[in-house]
Amino acid sequence: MRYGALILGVIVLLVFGFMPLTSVVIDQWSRRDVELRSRLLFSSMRDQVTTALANDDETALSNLFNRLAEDERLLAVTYCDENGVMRYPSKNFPRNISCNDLARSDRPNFSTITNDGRQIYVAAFPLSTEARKGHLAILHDLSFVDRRAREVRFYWVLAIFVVGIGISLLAAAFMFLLLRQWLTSVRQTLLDARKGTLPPDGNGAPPILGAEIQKLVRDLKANRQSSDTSIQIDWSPETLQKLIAEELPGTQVIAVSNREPYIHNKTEDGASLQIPASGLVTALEPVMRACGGTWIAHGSGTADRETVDSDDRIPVPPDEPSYTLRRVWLTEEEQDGYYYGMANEGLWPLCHISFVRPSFRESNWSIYQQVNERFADAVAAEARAPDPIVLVQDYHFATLPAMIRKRLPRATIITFWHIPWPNSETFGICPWREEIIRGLLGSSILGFHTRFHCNNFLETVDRFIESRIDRENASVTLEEHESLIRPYPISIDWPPAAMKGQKPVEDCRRIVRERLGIGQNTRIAIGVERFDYTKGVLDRMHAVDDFLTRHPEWIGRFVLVQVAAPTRTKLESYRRLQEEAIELAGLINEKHGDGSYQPIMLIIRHHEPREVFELFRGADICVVSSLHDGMNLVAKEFVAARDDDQGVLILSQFAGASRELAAALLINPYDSYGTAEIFQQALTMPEEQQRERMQLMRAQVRERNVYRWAAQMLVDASRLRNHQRILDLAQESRSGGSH
Ligand code: GDG
Repeated sequence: MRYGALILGVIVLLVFGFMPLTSVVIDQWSRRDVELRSRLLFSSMRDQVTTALANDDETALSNLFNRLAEDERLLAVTYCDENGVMRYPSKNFPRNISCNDLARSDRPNFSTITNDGRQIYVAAFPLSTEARKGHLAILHDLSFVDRRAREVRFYWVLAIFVVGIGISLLAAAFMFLLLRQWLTSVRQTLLDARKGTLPPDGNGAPPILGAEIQKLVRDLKANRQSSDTSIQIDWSPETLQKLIAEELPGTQVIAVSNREPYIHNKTEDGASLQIPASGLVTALEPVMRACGGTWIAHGSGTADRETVDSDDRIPVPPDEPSYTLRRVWLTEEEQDGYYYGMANEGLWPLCHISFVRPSFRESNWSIYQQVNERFADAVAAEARAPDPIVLVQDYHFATLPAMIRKRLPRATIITFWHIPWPNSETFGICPWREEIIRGLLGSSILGFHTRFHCNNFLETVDRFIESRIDRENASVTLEEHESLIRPYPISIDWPPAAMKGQKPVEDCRRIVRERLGIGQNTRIAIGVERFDYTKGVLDRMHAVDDFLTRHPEWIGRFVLVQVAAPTRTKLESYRRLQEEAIELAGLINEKHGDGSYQPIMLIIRHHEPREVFELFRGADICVVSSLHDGMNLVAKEFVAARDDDQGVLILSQFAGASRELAAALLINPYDSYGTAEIFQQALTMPEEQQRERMQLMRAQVRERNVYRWAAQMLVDASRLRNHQRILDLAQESRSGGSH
């Protein structure tokens, strides 16, 4: 469009720039033409006129002049004698012109006079006989010059337009072909880059653009670390499936986690199905639906054994099976040592800076390793080929990657650490720090939520074991095996499954308030979590206390609804947290509430995902006040739930999610005064500002959804496998050559 207007502009400029010039040229050219004609005419009739003049033959002269004047362009012919008297003028000689108006001299004279608004060209030739002296005057009407100029102008404009448009079309066609060729090479280059088979110098590009392609290739190479999924793609189950089909055809995907995605529990009527409250399950489940394959996890439900087949497998999701859940059974002693002891009393507090002292017991460590071995056996048993992709999840399996590598050396092992990785000093207090690091370095790729955690890990490796660290490529090589250390910010399904069938926000607001017995005009801040001390539940209650103390006008008009799913209740620290939370809520309710109004509503039970989303939609504010959190998916779920673009997210700056959701109101949960003021800001935020912030965050979560998270890892895995294939081929050809 812009180029069309430009071309039109140039044409118009050409037309009007050259127009005056054409008029001048035509004018001069026509006058020369008329002068020549006059001279020719004069020489052809000079003798005839001289003879007639000598004979004083008036009739002959009049006839001659009249005949000549019949010519289309010739206006009139006459003779002026030496006294300036006009003789024998042709018939149509203009009456108001006399000989005195005509310039005469001893030599032929050419001039223009204006008569009745028209221009007349006068050619006066001296012509004398013995008896007479005088001038023959030939008059031409010059109005044909204007006509001619107009015609020339018309054809000039036409020619410029036709030629201009013709050239433009040709140029456009040429550019289109060139661009198509260029785009083809760019696309090829990007595909090569994605597959990790970048040509070294962009060869094959059109020569004219080769240098540009080379530059692009160089840029792409430089950006390889930041993963190719930054290329704009709308990630969804379909695009993820397409990626797997194209990049990893026929590859088996095996996921391993402690928590299973579907738990069967015994009830009076048989068995009930539960989806556990777990960020890991929230994220990985939609990915496994898309990938298919097998998910190996601890069978923790009371009816789990009754629902599997003889190989401990069950197709899930139950209503629309798309992958296999393989359950691993753990004794109570194993659960105590591996899950409660080492993982949750040791590694969990170690990695979260939340001031709960980690405890490390030798017996737990030993059971932890034994259980990891059992899962490694399960992976080997489930593998249909020597080189599956194994997705190892979380801190329950720090030693599993190296164990899998022993059993399946050709497997691509992607380990994802869902919780933070602390600095080396903090990690250094773990008695088995070296074993844990070595175990993790059995992975092909080790992922964290943020680059900050990656750097902490590299620093820890540097400090405690002997290995080669390539900081530019962010990788660690230990005993000839290289592990890539990468940030993959986890996310949620978009739109989340729990949004299906949700009522409009207005209805949710009403239903939630009715169900909880809260006044329709009361503002609600919602908190949803597993009941874990890292989530800062007590801290947000203190902030509510501070808020109502400093802003008493909100008493009776504001409630914190805190939903907390019981978790790890076997551990003293978790039981104590629950007791403390119940006690603190009671104290604050007593201080600011009355019989009918309670500012903190603590609901300790597991909720179904649909209920959780209904609460998000019914609330005005969501509070995430983690003291330390790898990512925090509750924050992203609240954003996904608010398709009305309203609601305020208050988010801890110590949650990984705060790196992405910068439009939230960020808090330091340790600062209860500051958090209280943020409550005030959230409750008084104008709708327009809420909308702007929410739209920004929704765009972010929609684009950087969990399929993108999985795609980033799988793209990197595919690149590694291609690389390995090339090395294997080189090895084969070398050993073939030596035979
Ligand atoms: C770890 C990391 C990281 C909560 N209550 C109920 C319930 N939930 C759901 C939430 C959310 C999930 O549990 C919690 O996810 P988070 O990410 O907030 O926290 P963690 O469980 O600690 O997850 C964390 C995550 O792994 C992923 O890598 O983000 O940093 O600590 O989906 O909605 N779900 C149900 N009932 C409840 O009562 N069904």
